[in-house]
Amino acid sequence: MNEMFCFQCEQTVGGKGCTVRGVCGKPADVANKQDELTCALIGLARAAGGKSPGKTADELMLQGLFATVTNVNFDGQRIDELKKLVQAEKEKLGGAEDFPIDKLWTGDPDLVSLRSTLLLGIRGMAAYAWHAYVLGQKDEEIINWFYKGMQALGEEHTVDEWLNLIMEFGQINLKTMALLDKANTSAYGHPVPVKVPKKVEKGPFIVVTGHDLLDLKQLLEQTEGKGINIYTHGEMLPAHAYPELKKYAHLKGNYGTAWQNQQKEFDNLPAPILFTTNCLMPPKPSYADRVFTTSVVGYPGIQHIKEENGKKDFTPVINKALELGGWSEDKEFVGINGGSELTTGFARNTVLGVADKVIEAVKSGAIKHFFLVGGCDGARPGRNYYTEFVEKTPKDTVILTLACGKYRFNDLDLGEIGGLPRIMDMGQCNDAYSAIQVALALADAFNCGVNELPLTLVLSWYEQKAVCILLTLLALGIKNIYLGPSLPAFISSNVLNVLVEKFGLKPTTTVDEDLKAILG
Ligand code: SF4
Ligand code: SF3
Repeated sequence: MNEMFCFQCEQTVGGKGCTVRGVCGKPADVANKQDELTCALIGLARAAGGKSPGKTADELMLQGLFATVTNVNFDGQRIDELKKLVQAEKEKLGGAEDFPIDKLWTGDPDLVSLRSTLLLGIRGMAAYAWHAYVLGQKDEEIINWFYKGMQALGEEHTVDEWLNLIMEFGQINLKTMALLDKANTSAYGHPVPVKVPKKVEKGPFIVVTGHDLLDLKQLLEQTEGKGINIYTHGEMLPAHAYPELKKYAHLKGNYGTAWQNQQKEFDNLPAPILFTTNCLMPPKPSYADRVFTTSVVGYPGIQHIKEENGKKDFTPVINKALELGGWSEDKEFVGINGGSELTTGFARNTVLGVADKVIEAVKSGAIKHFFLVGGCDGARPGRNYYTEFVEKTPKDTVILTLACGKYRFNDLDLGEIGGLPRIMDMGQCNDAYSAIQVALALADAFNCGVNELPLTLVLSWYEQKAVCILLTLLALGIKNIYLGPSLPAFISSNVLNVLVEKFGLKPTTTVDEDLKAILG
């Protein structure tokens, strides 16, 4: 089949949909296999009666959904294998019809829009649930909701019913992010502020990217004392702030920027790169031999590290690092704006730990406004908006940030207010949970609602984790969120009208106009 349809990410062709090959590099046959897998998962949810039937099905549900997130798995064979396992599990439960593949993205535009919004949110939530799951954290209500949601996707609903399902989903995703926060902080401690160098020291090293902290932890254990240094890339940066990860002396620093620059940054790199999750771009021949995938990530011809008996053996990655040997002398790198180090670790515990100081600064007028400038990065030129936005924020404002979009400005030195840095990195995209907790605590302290706080959310989206976070923010009733750099193709004009009317959702315009509208 040479035709496909996918409109799940921000870089989709013409803001409408990829129909021949994905801009992400996903070929038509893989896109279709991912659709078949999705339809089989709806079948599994039907056979299970809309609730969890047990561990094997749960793992397939989470992994199957996660594998279809943008830039995760391009390996048609692995997608097929997953689908067969899903169908076998479905048969064990007494069988049910898979959802018809030709109906997945077709029908009345508003209903397609609402169904897609729910499905894409569920895909994002599966990624977070999986990260919590591998750390032993599972919640019955959350796992059951995957089946409820997937079963509902296979049914007809009115616009209002879809909207209710989507709001219910937003609440469940909040619980999922809370579960992942609990999983990470109980395994690795609460993040503490830390400065992360951009320098790569001479000798063998490994670059780790993606979101999975357990993979990083296992790699740190297995490389200890071997003369190999570990560098984080992309969404792995916040790992430096966790006490149980930062204690490893060979976790040295951060290499590169956000995902869309990887083909340039990994070109002829004298080190292996381990992808624990998205965002994987098709590896170029100059470095394909040193790319390793693990977990649900996959690419044809790229070496994959499997889990056996709950453990991963990273020996092939370690041997590759030793074989390539790294650089012969220390290399100084800088961030996009020339900064030589990055700061991270301002998760909820740290920020709430200085809540008195923050509240005082707001009361005294030293802090006039908070911005959460967070979300995904991407390749479009329009994303310079976020750098410009941060640069233009007045000196009496504070910028909270999270996810990979921050690489556009996280090396800027914007100074401090009352001992607090003006830019505070709260962590990965899932650490939007931390931002929500801080906002709720501030609202509590000022005895008002979150919408009455001097706080504006300026979000950048690319893939489906951003979709689930946005739906959570809407479900919490958070209004007047700025969203860019372009609106999702899967939001129809009528659905957009609802989001604008009900939630005051605002597409980003120009920095000057938006700042003026926010600050007056
Ligand atoms: Fe296109 Fe994005 Fe889908 Fe890739 S994930 S095929 S770029 S819409
Ligand atoms: Fe980035 Fe892919 Fe979304 Fe976790 S790594 S935020 S885009």
